[in-house]
Amino acid sequence: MFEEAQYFAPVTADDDGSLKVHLGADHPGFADPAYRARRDALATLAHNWRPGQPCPTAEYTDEEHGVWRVVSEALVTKHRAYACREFLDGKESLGLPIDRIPQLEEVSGWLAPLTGFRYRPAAGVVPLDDFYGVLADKEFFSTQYVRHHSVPLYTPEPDVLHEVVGHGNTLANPRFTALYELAGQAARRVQTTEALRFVSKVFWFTLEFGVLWESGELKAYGAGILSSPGEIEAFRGMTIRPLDIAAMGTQEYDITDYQDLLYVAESFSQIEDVVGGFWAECTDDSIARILARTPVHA
Ligand code: NLE
Ligand code: FE2
Repeated sequence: MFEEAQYFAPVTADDDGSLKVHLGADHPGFADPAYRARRDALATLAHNWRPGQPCPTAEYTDEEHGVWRVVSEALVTKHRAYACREFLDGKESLGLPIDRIPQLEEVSGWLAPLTGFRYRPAAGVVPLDDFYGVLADKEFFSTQYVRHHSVPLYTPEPDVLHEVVGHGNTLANPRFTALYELAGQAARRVQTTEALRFVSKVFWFTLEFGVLWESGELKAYGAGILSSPGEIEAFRGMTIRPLDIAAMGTQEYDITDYQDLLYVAESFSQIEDVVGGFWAECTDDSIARILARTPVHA
């Protein structure tokens, strides 16, 4: 779902409890009244959900199922070529449908025997501390809307394809979920906004946009690359730097376009050691010490 607050379209509630999603004029669905009505309806559905309840059922339209199918089909061969082994193993165990959008509740049911992770519906922006904090309870906030049919290959907005195809396949592999849980525990341990932002940037450059070397080939393990048939073709041409916690935690980035700066791990085990190890141990103090000696990279 959502990593940085800045991209989410603002959502407001009407007196009757229904929600309105305010898409920007540059959003591909801005001039499409049917799309805007769907966005409002799905946000309202999530807004009325209460913890402990099953995720609400989103009755998707044929057009929405069609967007899922186009993206999922395009990703079959692209994942085989560019996704890391651990993601492909998760994908095989989860067995997501290609021809229709599954409900979040269904996906949680499939994850139960694999890792025990569960989805929670998100109407829009989820505050950083909630979004990351619930990972420690094996819960994952997810949007339910679908990207506009005119832009199936890439959207800067985390939609259900990103949450379920990008993240879901990783949430099916216990090596990945151990990392998600550590990120959640780190987010709950730190108290300052500065430290939480640092934890979330490390998440961005790893579980969202991380790449790694596998038998001499550059592969993706970040959900943001793995849910975009466009970006998955482009990441190998970007600036690639070695994994570095201080650099990732202070690096600014632009959420509205392909990521042009990526950090590469030597192996999945190095992610577990370096990134998992960081989340396992970090505190406000340890992060403040890193920040004191690292200039913020614009
Ligand atoms: N760019 C991704 C996609 O098109 O699936 C979603 C980004 C989420 C941070
Ligand atoms: Fe994400």
